[in-house]
Amino acid sequence: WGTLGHDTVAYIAQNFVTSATKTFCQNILADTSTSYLANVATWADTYRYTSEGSFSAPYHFIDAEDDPPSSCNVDYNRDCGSGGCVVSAIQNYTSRVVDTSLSTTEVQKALKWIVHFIGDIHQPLHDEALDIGGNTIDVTFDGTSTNLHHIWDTNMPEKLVGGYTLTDAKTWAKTLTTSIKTGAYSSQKSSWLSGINIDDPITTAMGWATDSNAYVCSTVLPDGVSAVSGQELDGSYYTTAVPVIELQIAKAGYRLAAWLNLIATGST
Ligand code: DCM
Ligand code: DCM
Ligand code: DCM
Ligand code: ZN
Ligand code: ZN
Repeated sequence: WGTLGHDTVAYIAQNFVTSATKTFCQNILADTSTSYLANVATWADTYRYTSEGSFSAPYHFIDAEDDPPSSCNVDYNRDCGSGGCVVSAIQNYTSRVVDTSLSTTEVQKALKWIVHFIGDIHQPLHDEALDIGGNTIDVTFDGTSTNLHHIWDTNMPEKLVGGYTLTDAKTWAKTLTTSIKTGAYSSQKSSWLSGINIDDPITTAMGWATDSNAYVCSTVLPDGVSAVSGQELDGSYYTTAVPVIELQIAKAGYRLAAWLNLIATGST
């Protein structure tokens, strides 16, 4: 996701963490503001482009070598490369954020990565190898030349919300939080936490990756690459994508809160 997606995931999570988890996170981040998670949600995208942080670039995705649209699946041993992937990164930073032998800076980085990677794992094309997660599938959106990955990260969320400021994210998060609490998602939110296990981060994150990857077959590329390549996707494609984007951002925020609650207090 781009800035809007990551900031929104963080704000949704803020709405579902316990007060003990809030204190745990605010202490690590040395930020008692009302945007303590949103303020760090995109740090990982800046860091991965620095020479110091380039090792972390593969941690933003898992390259599922499946065969959409006929077959969608993720296999940890097949798909998590030797340099690591989003699933191994969630495991690593889940242990590092509570590692008392580490410096304040390293614990801070661990939390910032958790906030970011639980967002990214919910972007369907971050769980797909085909055409580098859609990065080499050229499309246009509202007349702008871009690629399929980028419209899922950025163009479609921003068209839906109308901007990408922290205020836009907070507003979108409020809408999705209401849907989770009392609206369209309230009856399914408990299923979003099924299988969550702080003692098995790999299995837990693989569940999230598998769930997200399924949308590559159903919604991202239902008729294959040729059906979208070179096409303008701001019409019916966008209309079909929007409910999946909303659902995945909502799930990411709700699951991030539950994961942080488990890290900080041992219960969701
Ligand atoms: N991006 C951003 N802020 C940065 C760096 C990159 O919003 N400081 C955006 C550009 C792409 C998206 O992040 O749309 C790519 O991030 P992906 O990391 O989802 O892992
Ligand atoms: N690092 C990491 N995960 C680990 C070990 C290290 O992400 N399990 C990264 C974060 C540190 C950097 O490597 O900033 C250097 O770590 P070290 O000082 O342990 O070599
Ligand atoms: N990306 C991905 N899968 C890959 C490579 C990249 O999901 N195999 C994502 C990370 C960024 C976007 O695509 O969100 C652009 O990546 P980059 O800046 O590395 O080209
Ligand atoms: Zn992306
Ligand atoms: Zn990312």
